[in-house]
Amino acid sequence: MPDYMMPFTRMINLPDGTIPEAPVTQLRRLSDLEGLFADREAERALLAENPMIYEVYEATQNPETIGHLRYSTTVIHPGKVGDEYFMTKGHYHALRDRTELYYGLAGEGYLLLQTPEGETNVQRMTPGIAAYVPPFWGHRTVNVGSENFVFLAVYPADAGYDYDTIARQGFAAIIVERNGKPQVVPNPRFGKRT
Ligand code: M6P
Ligand code: ZN
Repeated sequence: MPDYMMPFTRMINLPDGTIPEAPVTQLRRLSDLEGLFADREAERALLAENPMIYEVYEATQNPETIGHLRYSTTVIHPGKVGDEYFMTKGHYHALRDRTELYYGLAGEGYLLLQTPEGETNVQRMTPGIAAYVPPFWGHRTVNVGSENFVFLAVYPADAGYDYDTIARQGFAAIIVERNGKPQVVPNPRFGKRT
């Protein structure tokens, strides 16, 4: 007989995305993303204030084994470092072929994806949009609006996180404000991280 896990539910508050019973909450301030924004001067200047960039509410601590799912909400605050919008650290899955589903709950954002070879893809996310992260694509989310950008993420519990590759290389593209609008431009620091 399998070792049955008890079914459960979690309340996800709408539209703010908070999960009151979340067993794990991560708060990411600018200092946690140091070195990831393209404009290092602007980043350094803003570090004095060290604003909150995003919060992650992990709905479960399901075992990190094949067959299980985990799910979480992410709340990215509005703001910019220089002209680059607030964003998540971004990661590849440690198990590279693991996938993910994002579902927009509030605000306006971009899902920025790239292959290990540096091919870029961008998907716009608004409430109701379900965006699929296929196997092998690194992924980062970006708040391009003036309110919190909130989304739900569902992923295989054994996917794991590779942040190092992003910390070393960055993303090939960044999302910046140009004439009041988001624009995807090449990252001048791509592959040049120290
Ligand atoms: C989503 C999911 C999480 C991830 C979070 C923040 O909620 O993809 O697994 O942790 O976004 O992104 P990151 O881990 O890149 O900071
Ligand atoms: Zn992921």
